[in-house]
Amino acid sequence: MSKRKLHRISGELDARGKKFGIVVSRFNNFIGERLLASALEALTQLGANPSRDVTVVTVPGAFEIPQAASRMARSKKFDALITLGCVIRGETPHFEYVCAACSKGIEVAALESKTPIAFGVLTCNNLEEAIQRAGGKAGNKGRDAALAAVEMAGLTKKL
Ligand code: INI
Repeated sequence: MSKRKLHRISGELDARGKKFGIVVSRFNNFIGERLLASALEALTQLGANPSRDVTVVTVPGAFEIPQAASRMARSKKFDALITLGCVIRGETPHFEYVCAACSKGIEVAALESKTPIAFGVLTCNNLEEAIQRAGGKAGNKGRDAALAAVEMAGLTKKL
């Protein structure tokens, strides 16, 4: 190992002075609202003031999340975005199409706009899995997405 010091860069978990946008889908609304509450709580804990620093946009379903997120990301009004929603597998292949369009669309929106976008959309086999990830045994993925957004907002400023 070389003795030279590595140049390492990372983002801090500090939301002060930053603006965040949240896109949350209404489909499976009671899960989405739990994800949203946890994301807002995390942003507040990290120093954001939701009424001043956070804009929450609601869309019909997960399929529409990238459409709103892409516009918000390109507006350059936000240091980072958080996407929240819940897709639950049904009897038809619909689930795969919604999940693929949602995840790929969010990725493309982030890469094209250069605005970080955190992925807090649950893709579950059943309702129980969703409940466990929205404040149950598996934590709350809304909180996890908010932490990722704050970290990436800080990191992006440094890169
Ligand atoms: N949208 C979701 O967010 N979650 C789902 O589980 C879901 N299912 O199961 O169908 C879902 N479908 C709606 C879709 O996202 C669009 O809103 C709809 O197709 C209109 O474009």
